[in-house]
Amino acid sequence: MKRLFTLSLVASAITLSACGGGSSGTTQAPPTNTPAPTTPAQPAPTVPPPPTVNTTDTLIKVNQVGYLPSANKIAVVPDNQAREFSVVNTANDTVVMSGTLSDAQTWAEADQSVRLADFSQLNIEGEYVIRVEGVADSLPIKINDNAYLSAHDAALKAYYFNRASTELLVEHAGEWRRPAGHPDTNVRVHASAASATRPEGTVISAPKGWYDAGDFNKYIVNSGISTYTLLAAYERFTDFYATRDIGIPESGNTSPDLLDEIKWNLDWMLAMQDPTDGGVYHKLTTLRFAGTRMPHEATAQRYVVQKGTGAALNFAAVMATASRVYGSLAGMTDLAAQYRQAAVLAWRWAQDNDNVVYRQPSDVQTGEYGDSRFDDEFTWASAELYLLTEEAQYLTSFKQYFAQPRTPFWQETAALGYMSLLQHGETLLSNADYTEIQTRFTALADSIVDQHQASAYSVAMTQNDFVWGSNSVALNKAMILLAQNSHVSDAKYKTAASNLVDYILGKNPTDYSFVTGNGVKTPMDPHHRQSAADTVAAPIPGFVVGGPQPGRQDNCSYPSNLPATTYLDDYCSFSTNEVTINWNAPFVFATAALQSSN
Ligand code: G3I
Ligand code: 9MR
Repeated sequence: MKRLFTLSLVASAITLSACGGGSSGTTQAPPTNTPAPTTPAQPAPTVPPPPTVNTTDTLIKVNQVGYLPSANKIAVVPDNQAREFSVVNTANDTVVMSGTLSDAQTWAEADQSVRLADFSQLNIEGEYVIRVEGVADSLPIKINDNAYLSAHDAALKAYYFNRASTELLVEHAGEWRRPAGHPDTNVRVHASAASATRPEGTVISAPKGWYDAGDFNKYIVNSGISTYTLLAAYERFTDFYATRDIGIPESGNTSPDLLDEIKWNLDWMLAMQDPTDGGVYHKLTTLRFAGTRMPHEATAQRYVVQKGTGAALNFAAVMATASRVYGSLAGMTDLAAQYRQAAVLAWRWAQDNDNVVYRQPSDVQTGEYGDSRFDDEFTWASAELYLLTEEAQYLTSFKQYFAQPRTPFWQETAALGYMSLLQHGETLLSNADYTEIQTRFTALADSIVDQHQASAYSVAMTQNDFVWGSNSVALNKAMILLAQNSHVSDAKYKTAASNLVDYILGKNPTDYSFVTGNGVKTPMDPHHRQSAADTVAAPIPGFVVGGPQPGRQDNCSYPSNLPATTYLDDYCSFSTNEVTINWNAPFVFATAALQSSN
């Protein structure tokens, strides 16, 4: 346990918490060949929920990292007798602005009655606090032209820290340097993935890629959406990325660091395709989760497991996107052709096998990433393949499936295809088709704006959004809004998006900035094996933790059972405090968007 400090009543309660089941960071983890005791995806029915705790506390909630000068700027103030607020420059303790608080509203998700302090008109760089009578001053607020830059870079660098199959050298990783883990050159074909040309036990090589999360396994669908999101960030903010130097081994070569980092994962993904038939393995994994140890100490046998329709289509979409992106760079023609061929082969496999649902084999207990509906994956893959090849068959498929866009996540991918078509498809599609895509996407973005405007907390998060990885729901909504904003410039999209990012960075009822190492009060004990097993007190910086949700799938003891406050900064809490590549990606996208449109 490496918690260094606590700041609020909520955090004090957390300090006393312990795991009710499973293993915790403080106990010795079982060896990797010991069966995991629980089925992690299920709620824990045997543990009765604690009584609802009123978590209304006395802190003003602000973005702890920074606000752009032009941004909509809101602080959330606990309701008391006060009706006014002032903003004080901390350099000289002078009031630079005062204003009236909004009417009080209750945010049911956190059971808090709050008022909003809108200090958007303050657009001068500096450090300030919000002052309201009867309440402690807010944490320092920084208004800065580069407000998101270091958090963005840290979140991108986090992918480097999760690289498999390589040593992290001190010049890139600092105190988090570590030996290479998981060469993945001796991966066995699991019984569920056996084929005539690759029978069970066949050894294949599939090195590199990113560890999915706090665990060391590599899952196609989750790695795919993460990779697409980063590619989309590159495509939309190309100029911004031309100069970013995040200090990875490839920094200083001729291609942008973002594309170098993405290629690390694409290299692995390519090896997950069976060259004989084009099918794609669902995951590369140990049979059980490793204990709390460093990558090089987690040496259990790894397997590729079952091919499936979801993996093939996700892979096809990402490879087609990668071919488009890398094909636009000098000297990358061969690589782009390889990605294109891989995409086409995977698509063909999916057409011949259009409903192969991933079924977790009985001897495999790691992440499932299951899905049983593929219309959204067909929609996404056909969109990317159409943009790449301009062949009519893909447009036909797209129109056949044409799933509605929803806030994306690993199981729900249609909106990603819409994003690509909106950016690149205007000349290729008929007016009617393009307009329909735009209309549907606008409806999605507008529904998120409506949630923002109706929210007591000025954040587009509703009760159903507090699921495992709720922070990524917020960030994927921000991505949708910011993509929309680049096609239909309207302040309402950026306002709703930046408030979602503010929420992640501290303007939320837990008072945490949910990005490790970025903010005043940040997660110190995330469910991240490297961060827990190394000898460094602070966790690896730049990781977005999962965020509050009331499922308690890990049996830890939480201070609340409300959707927006069931959060625990403890290694025990893989249901709220794990880190994952698909949660970082929309944070990278959103901060790149906001920073580069500044
Ligand atoms: O599919 C059902 C849906 O039908 C139902 O309406 C809905 C109601 O809540 O639940 C849906 O299932 C949820 C599923 O995600 C898909 O949304 C489960 O309740 C929920 O527990 C599940 O959470 C996933 C979790 O793994 C458990 O499987 C998270 O999204 C996913 O991010 C997380 O991923 C793990 C990997 O397995 C292993 N590596 C770490 C990673 C992050 O924790
Ligand atoms: O560490 C695992 C984490 O990456 C997963 O998201 C989570 C749910 O699948 O499971 C974690 O592993 C736990 C296992 O499921 C049960 N025993 C405790 C493990 C964590 O220490």
